[in-house]
Amino acid sequence: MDIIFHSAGANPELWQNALQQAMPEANMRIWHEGDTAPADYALVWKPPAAMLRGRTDLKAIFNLGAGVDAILQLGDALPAGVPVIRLDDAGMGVQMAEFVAHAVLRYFRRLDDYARQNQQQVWRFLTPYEKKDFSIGVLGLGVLGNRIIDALRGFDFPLNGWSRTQKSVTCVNCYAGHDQLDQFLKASKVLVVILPLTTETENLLDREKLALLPKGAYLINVARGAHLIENDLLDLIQEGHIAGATLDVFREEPLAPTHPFWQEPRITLTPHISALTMRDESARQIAAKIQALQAGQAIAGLVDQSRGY
Ligand code: NDP
Ligand code: OXD
Repeated sequence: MDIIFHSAGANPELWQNALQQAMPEANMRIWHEGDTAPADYALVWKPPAAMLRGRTDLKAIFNLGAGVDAILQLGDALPAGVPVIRLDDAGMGVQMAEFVAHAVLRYFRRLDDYARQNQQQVWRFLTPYEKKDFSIGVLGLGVLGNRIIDALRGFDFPLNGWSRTQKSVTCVNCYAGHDQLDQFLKASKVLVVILPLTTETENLLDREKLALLPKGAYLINVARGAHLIENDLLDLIQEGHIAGATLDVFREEPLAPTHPFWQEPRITLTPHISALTMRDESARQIAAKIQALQAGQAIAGLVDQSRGY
């Protein structure tokens, strides 16, 4: 079995080893410009169009991440009829749960306020927030959204969730579709974004939508920067409507040194690290899916290219 590999920024040898462990029968080669030799599968993250154009010999393309916005941007360069398969948790769920739970608890327990007091050697009790006033709304109730909710449920926060199709999740007020988005936002003191980036979700969080959040709300974006109109968030923070934001993703990454987010102390920035692709776990997941495909079985994580996720 021949596998071609390209992952922007990754060490291909480490992937080669991980794949060798998970699938000793596979022969993985690093794709180079001009390589049109036959292959059965492609493993990719942000691949160049030339790698996949016309490659109808492939049985499937495995995306080495959960989000498929970058690969779907290739449009016509994606070989027609070849399934695209994304990572399905593969160790990212627990990382997302840690990252978001940490940010939520930091806000709820006023740890940023105490950190500011520490700097001035101030010993002062701050009135705690009440849980009933600290509802958390999770935009996106898929694989990762559910892992986040599972973590937050253990802390007894009131929980809201929003998805495209109606869901039923234990202890969560579920909202669905654009008709229910405003209602969901009005009910959510902390907004967690874990949506795929599609034509429907791009620029979703503009001034009008963010202003629906209750005064003093917090935003945690761990999905994609293009969900958010960045200047609208800054304005609402500076006007005092939004109390703070934790942002892991940005319209342009790396974030430019001149970006005004760096100067806003109420924004916590991280460089797209909320959930990293775990090499060994991902290689094992892909190996299992290849085996299932070879046996003609159904697999999870098949991307609906017309829907965009
Ligand atoms: P899933 O496909 O499992 O879940 C997507 C969820 O979003 C589903 O609940 C889906 O609704 C909902 N959704 C999609 N479109 C809409 C819409 N138009 N309106 C309302 N809801 C919508 O994805 P994952 O949970 O695995 O991943 C989510 C995203 O997280 C990825 O696409 C990626 O962008 C981001 N990510 C970021 C990482 C980081 O390090 N920052 C790491 C990994 C992922 P429905 O259930 O009805 O289909
Ligand atoms: C992903 C990511 O989508 O790392 O997996 O952003």
